Amino acid sequence: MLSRRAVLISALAAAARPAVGQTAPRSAETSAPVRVLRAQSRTIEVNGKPASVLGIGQPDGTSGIKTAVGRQFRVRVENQLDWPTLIHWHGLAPPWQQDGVPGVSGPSIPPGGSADYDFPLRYGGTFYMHSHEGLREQLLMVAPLIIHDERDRPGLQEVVMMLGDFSFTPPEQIFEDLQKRSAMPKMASMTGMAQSGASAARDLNDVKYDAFLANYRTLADPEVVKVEPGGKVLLRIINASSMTNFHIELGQLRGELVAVDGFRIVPQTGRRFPIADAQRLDIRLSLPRQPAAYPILALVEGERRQTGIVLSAGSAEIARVPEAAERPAPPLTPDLERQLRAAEPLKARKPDRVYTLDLTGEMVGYIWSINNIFWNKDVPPLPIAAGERVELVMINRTGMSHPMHLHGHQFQVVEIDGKRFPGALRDTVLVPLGRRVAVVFDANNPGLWAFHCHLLYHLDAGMFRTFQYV
Ligand SMILES: [Cu+2]
Repeated sequence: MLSRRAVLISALAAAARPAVGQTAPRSAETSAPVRVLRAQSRTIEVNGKPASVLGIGQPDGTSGIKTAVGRQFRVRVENQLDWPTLIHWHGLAPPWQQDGVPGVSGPSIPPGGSADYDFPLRYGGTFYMHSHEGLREQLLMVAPLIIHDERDRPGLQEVVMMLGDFSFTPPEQIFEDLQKRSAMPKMASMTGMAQSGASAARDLNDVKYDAFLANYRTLADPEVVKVEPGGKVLLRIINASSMTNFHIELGQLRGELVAVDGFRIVPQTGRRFPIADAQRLDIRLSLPRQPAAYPILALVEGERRQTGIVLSAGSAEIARVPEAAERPAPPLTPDLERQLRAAEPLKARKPDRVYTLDLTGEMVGYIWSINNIFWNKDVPPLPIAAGERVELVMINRTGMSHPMHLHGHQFQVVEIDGKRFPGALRDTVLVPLGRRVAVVFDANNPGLWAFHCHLLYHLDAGMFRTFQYV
């Protein structure tokens, strides 16, 4: 029997690649109905005040999409906003023209316009969708994208928890403030400090948020999800924040981490798991038989603030959970990443090409780059060739951690600080300050692909490159 990965690769090689807006090829599979997603504005309540935000919803109001492996992703995105937009399918491997990065994958959708997407879903898992246009992601232009597969069993209740960070300050103003504030001379040359290893200042959270959200709500009024006493739950946690790393805290429950970024790992049990910006965690819970309420919390690294939802099993009283913990949560470390092992690792193979990518930048002027090159449309793509095994060695020479995301491919984490191991398959890996993290991927989805820090304002400031092959 072919492995799931072999099926994936051969299927990808054979995949048709209709461009956005083009007519889809006719086949039995593509006769599935088109699902409409609307990019639209909406109002939510945050800290007791109305907040004007954006969203990606179906006509019936459902945020995002749940679908199943083996189906076509047949979606029409309708832009109901007054400005251009484009949606990225984070973690999926579509034909590159349908990847949703303005200026890389294709043009934005004009106000009132629409774009059609049509590609096969070759693997399942927990993914999400978000705007890749300007700073719109900060306005909560994010939604879950869940692909069910053979791992979803009857009797396993699915609970999605999508995390976010929120500010009443418009994102353009946040960015301007970051540039102004960091123009102060005290932060001189973070690059030099990190290299020398001397007292590298930690900048864990450079944006001061008004609230942290779980499924668009704060702990003052959290989502309460009914679950069965004695039941089994699959928590699908999505860190859809713009700038924030969290620790997931299961409280009294022990969880079994079964997948990261949608991909199966050798299960790890625990009560606390780190989740960097843009990553996902699938955690299985077995609930005790007695009625009880279980807060599932997300603690902001370096801060006391937290957010979360409550699982309510039976008729138990639900105690209010404070929005601030007693002490700040520590920074994320690579400790768990080192222990993770892919359930289906990539076949061992010598890389055909290795790129060493220094993550560079300075707080002064809020400048972020890769190999000291600030992204703009004239920066040439890094060449790779179809069929190659590519290794990316990322060395963080800045004073901040960077969650690095590759579009259109899964990579496997294979090294942290010089120690090799067959780590997890992922699409986003955290490179903590001063650390060296290497990943490998197979060039099996030709096109022009984005690779960048997923922290929104770092990405916008230039910590972004592209890969290209045919
Ligand atoms: Cu970054």
